[in-house]
Amino acid sequence: MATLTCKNYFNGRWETGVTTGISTNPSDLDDVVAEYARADKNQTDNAIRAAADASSTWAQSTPQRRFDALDQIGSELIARKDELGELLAREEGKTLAEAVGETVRAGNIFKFFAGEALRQGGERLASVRAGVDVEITREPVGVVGIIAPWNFPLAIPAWKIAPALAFGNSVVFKPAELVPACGWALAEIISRATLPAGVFNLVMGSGRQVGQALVDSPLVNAISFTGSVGTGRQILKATAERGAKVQLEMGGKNPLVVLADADLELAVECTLNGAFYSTGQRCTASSRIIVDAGIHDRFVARLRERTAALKVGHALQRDTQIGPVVDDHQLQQNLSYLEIARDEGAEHLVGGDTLQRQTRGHFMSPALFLAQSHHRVAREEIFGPVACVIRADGYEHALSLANDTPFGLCAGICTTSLKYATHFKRNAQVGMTMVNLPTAGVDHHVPFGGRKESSHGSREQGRYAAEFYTTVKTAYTLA
Ligand code: TXE
Repeated sequence: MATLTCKNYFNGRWETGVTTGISTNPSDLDDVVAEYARADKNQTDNAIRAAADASSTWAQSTPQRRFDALDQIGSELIARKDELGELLAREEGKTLAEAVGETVRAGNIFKFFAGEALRQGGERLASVRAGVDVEITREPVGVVGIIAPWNFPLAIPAWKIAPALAFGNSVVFKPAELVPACGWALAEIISRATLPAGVFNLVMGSGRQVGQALVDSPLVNAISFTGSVGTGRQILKATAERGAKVQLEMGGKNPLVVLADADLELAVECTLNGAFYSTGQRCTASSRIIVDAGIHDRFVARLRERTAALKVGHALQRDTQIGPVVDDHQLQQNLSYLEIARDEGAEHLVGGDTLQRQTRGHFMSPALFLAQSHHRVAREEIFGPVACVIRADGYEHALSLANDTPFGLCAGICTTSLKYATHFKRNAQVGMTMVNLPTAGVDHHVPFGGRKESSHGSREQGRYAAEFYTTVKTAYTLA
C-alpha cells in the first residue's frame, strides 16, 4: 500500500517539520503507512501564536458559520468512512469494522456539535436588586491545546476538536506519534471547512517537544488530554502552576460483575467484547471480571472456550476479530504482565501467546487468568488483551471488589435482578455504568468521563462539553 506524506498545518498552510518520522502498520511491519513532519518547540510556538491571533475572529463568528463548518467536516467523515476506516485499521490495528465504526462516530460527533453551536444559550434572571437585570452567558476559553492518544485516533480528536470549534475557540491539535496519518487525514478534512487561517492547527511530533510546548505556553488557555496517568499528572502540575484550564482522561481498570442470575451467554459476550475487542486497548475495557460463586465455574468454562476461539489476525482481513497490539513496546508491556501474574500466583487459563501470521505483526492471543483482587494484574492498567476473573461471594462482595481500585471510569453488571442492577448503578464509584452491556462502547451524544484517578476536570462529550470549552460571564445592567 502507498505511503502517505503528512505535513503539519499552521496558520492555514501545510508546512514541513524540523525532522521526519514514520508510522508503520502493526499488522504488517513492512508496510510504512506515513512519513510525517515532526515539529519542534519553535514550530509549535508559531502554531500557538497563529491560534492566538485567530481566536478573536472565530470567537465572534456566527453560530451559522460554525454550524456549516462542523457539519461539512462531519458529512465528509461519514461519506469517506470506508477509506478512512481502512487507514485507521492500517495505522492503529483495530479491525476494519471497528475502524469504520469509529470514523462514523467521529463524523456524528462533528454533526452533534454543529447543532450545539446553534443551540448555545444563556440565562436571564431578575436581580435581587430593584431595576437590575442579570444575564449569564458562555464565552470561548481562547486557545485550546488538544493532546490525543493513539487508541481512538479519529474519535478522541473529534470529541475534543468539535466542541472547541463549536464554542468559538481556536485549536492546536497534537496527535499521538503512532497515528500521525489519522491525525493528518482529519486535519485535511478540517482544512477544507473554510475556517479562518490559524483557527485550527495540526502539530505532529513528540510529547516532550510539541506536547510540552502546548502545556507550558502562556498563550494556551486550556489543555484537553487523553493518555496515560503518568503524563496526565505531569500536565496537571504544569497547568496548575500557570493557572490554565485542564481536562484529563486517563486510565481505567474497569470491572464487569457477573451475578449468579445472569444470562450466561450474554455475560460471556459482554466479557469478550469488553475485555478483548480493540485488542483490549480501550480505557473502558473490562479487565476485571468479578463473578459470583453461583455461576463462576460454568461462566469460566464457557469464557475460556470462547476466548480460545477468537480469531487474531491482520486488521484488514474481514474475518479478524482481534487485531494486533499497537506496537512492540505495548506488546512487551502486555507480556510482562503475564509474567507478573504467574509470579503472583494467578492461574493462567488460556492465551497470552505471541502469534505468527502471514505478515510480520504484533499478534497476541487474548489472555485470561483467575486472579485475586490484590494481584497487580487485577489492579494496574495493562491496556492489552489480558483479563482476569475474580471470584465473589454474593452481590455485596462483588460490589466492594468492583470499587476496590484507584480508577473509576466505567463499571458493568450482568444480572436479571432489577434490585441489584439499580443498586449497582447507584453505588459503583465510576463515571459510567452499564447493565447487561459491555463496559466499552458508549454513545457520542452523552457525557464521557470518570472519577478517582481516571479523570480530572469536567466531562467530555454531549452538552456537558460546554463546561470545559466555555467560560461563564455574569452581566448586570441597570434597566
Ligand atoms: O501514553 P502517553 P502512550 C496508557 C496505556 C498505555 C500507556 C502509554 O496504559 O500503555 O498509557 O501510552 C503526549 N507533555 N494509555 O505512550 O505518553 C503523547 O505524545 C505533553 C491509556 O501513548 O500518555 C501523546 O500524544 N504531552 C489511555 C499523548 O500525550 C505529552 C490511552 C499520550 O501519550 C507528554 C493511551 C508531555 N510530557 C494510553 N508526554 C486511555 N486509558 O485511554 C507524552 N505526551
